[in-house]
Amino acid sequence: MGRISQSMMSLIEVFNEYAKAEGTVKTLTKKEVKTLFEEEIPSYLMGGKNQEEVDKLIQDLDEDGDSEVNFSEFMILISKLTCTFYKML
Ligand SMILES: [Ca+2]
Repeated sequence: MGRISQSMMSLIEVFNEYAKAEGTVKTLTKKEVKTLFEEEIPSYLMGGKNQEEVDKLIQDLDEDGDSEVNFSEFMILISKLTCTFYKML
């Protein structure tokens, strides 16, 4: 498998793994997003991001207004974060 295909599969796996922790398995609650951030992108939280900022981020991401993050919204977040990381290199 190509590296990008592997990365895509990996993102899907991570999303599914955390999304099934509570509530519906198709979306991430705020708590699930926080756990995912803490475990999978700790450098993001180390930059001084607290729960309030995570809440704000989810609110901004939540295009359909259901207070949870679906896969499309999650991918927008990952895309933005990846661009941020790229600029930091
Ligand atoms: Ca969930």
